[in-house]
Amino acid sequence: MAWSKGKIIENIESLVRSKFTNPKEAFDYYDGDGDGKLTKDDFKKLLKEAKVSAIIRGLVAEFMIQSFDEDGDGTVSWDEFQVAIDETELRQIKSS
Ligand SMILES: [Ca+2]
Ligand SMILES: [Ca+2]
Repeated sequence: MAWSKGKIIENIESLVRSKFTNPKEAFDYYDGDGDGKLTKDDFKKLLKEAKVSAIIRGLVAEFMIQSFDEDGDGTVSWDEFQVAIDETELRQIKSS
C-alpha cells in the first residue's frame, strides 16, 4: 500500500474532524508543552493517531515541518499551521 500525500492529509483531516471541534483545539492538544509550537515529535504523535504507518511517520513529520515552517525555526507555530490548513478541507470548520 502506498502512502500518498493526499492519503495522509485525508487521514489527518478525518482525525481532526472526529476528535476535535476545530483545528485550533487540535493544535493545542498536540502542542503538549503549550509553547505555541509543534515540534517533530508533536507531529509524530498526530500522525500516529491519524493511523499513518510507523515506518514513514518520522519522514512525514520531517516533511510537514519543512513544508509548513515559514520562519525556519524548526517548529510549526499556530500561524504557520493555519496556512497549512487553508490548503485542506479543514478550512471549512476553522471558524466553527
Ligand atoms: Ca510545543
Ligand atoms: Ca516556524
